[in-house]
Amino acid sequence: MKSLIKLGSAAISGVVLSLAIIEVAKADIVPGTVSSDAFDSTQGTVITNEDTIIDPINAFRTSGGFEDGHTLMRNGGLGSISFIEFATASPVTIGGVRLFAHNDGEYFGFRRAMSNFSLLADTNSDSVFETVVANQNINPNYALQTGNNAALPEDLDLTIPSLVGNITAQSWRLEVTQGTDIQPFEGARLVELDALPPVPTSVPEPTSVSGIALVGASGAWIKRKQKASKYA
Ligand SMILES: [Ca+2]
Ligand SMILES: [Ca+2]
Ligand SMILES: [Ca+2]
Repeated sequence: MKSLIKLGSAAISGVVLSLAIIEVAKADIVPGTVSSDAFDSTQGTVITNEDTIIDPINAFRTSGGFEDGHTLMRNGGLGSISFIEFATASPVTIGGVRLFAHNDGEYFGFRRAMSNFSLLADTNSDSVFETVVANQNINPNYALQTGNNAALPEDLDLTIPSLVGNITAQSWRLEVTQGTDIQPFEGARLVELDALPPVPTSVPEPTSVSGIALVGASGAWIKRKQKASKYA
């Protein structure tokens, strides 16, 4: 009897342990999201305006809240646009974004999919988001999306380079277009938007000819100085 009880508690703790593992693994269902990027809430990003159903901050954090890390954009019907405006702690320079999303799969008609993603920036802090950083059409059947790096057909993992090269701003606005209309459980699911570091820009090396010219010129200047001091 005693050994049975022991076995029972071991089994229970085993269940608790496996539940804990499932809980940890659940955060941001699409693999690859990070907390170290310039847009992440752990780096100080805050939401300034939004029209989502729930947890807009989850687009910038890898766990917590709805579905342990996901945002549900507004359910406004097919083709409607939902937005999140957000601010980083200080101006950041990015070279593009990596977009993570997850729909409910083919069985549910790709419910909670998006058909376009846009990112805008307010580079001069006048509350007008004048710069289009990304404007990417997306196939609501994510498995058919060109450039999608996700392994599973319901997942989207898309690297989107900036349309304007490296860009610096503190105020940003993302827009998601609703790509499906399988009511009533709709609203595109945004898993994460990670900022990509700026693309290194190459500094042109001085040519050997101009380098020699510079050395020659400074040599002549030193000679003149020496001559002048001789007669001072
Ligand atoms: Ca992140
Ligand atoms: Ca997330
Ligand atoms: Ca502006």
